[in-house]
Amino acid sequence: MGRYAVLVSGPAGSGKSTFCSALITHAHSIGRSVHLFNLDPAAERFEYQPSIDIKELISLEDVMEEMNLGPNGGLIYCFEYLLDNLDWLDDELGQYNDDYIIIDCPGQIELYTHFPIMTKLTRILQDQYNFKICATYLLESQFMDDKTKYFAGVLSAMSAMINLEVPHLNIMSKMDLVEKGETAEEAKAGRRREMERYFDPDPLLLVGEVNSKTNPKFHSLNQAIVQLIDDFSMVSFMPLDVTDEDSVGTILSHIDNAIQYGEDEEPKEPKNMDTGDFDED
Ligand SMILES: Nc1nc2c(ncn2[C@@H]2O[C@H](COP(=O)(O)OP(=O)(O)O)[C@@H](O)[C@H]2O)c(=O)[nH]1
Ligand SMILES: [Mg+2]
Repeated sequence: MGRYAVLVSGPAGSGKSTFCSALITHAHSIGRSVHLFNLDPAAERFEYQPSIDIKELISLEDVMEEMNLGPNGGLIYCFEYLLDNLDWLDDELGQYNDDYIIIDCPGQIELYTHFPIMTKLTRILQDQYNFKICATYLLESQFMDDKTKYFAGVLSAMSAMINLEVPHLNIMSKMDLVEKGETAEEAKAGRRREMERYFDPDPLLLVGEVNSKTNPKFHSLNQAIVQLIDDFSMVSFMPLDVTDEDSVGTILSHIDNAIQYGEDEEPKEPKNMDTGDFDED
């Protein structure tokens, strides 16, 4: 089958662990085998027991206590320790030679954007272990209520995408919150349409709204930022509502496509070209 991995990244609280559970529940319900790899040394509890857990190697709590470090420095220490102890990873991954692994990542975005840590780890998984990898980056739907926050989120998603250099899917999470409280169907449809502007954003259109709320001395900076986002023209989001299995299924099929899951299996040759009977093996 090959080896496949989905990196679930994004800021703290964006819904990564919840999305991992929803993906696993959905995959199991359609008869697929997937495993959870917890890569967050500060994770506290899981809905699914991880098959691989960085906390068995090192935990943030221990590092902070023993090394007298704060949470951010401690996290960097944990990942440097992991990169210095790759035999642990080798042993753990050795048990999953032909599998689909969902990797729940920590929420400190500097691990993707400032330090090459996640990039190094992604390269190792790709080059040494032959994983086909898709990175997902979650931003929560509340980001759309504040356009400056939205642009900051888009920049962090873009930075992760550029640094990781693997197929990448941006996800707008917690869409169930957007539609909640709207009783009339029409109001719901209207709100949804309003949201769609953010899924496939035209930053040059949105900048006017940002400028109307910011001090004029920042207008040219705003313009430069949206121009940068527009130049890359690669930032779009898929909506995720974890309470809706179809929504989770749609995202899984996009991930599958991005890593060509299932395309390795050879199509069976008909044994007899006239009857179209298939060889059983
Ligand atoms: N309503 C709603 N809440 C969510 C959703 N995903 C996560 N949450 C809540 O947001 C908080 C953070 O979620 P978590 O999955 O732990 O985020 P992580 O830090 O990115 O792993 C928790 O309180 C979750 O219950 C979602 O899709 N909808
Ligand atoms: Mg989490």
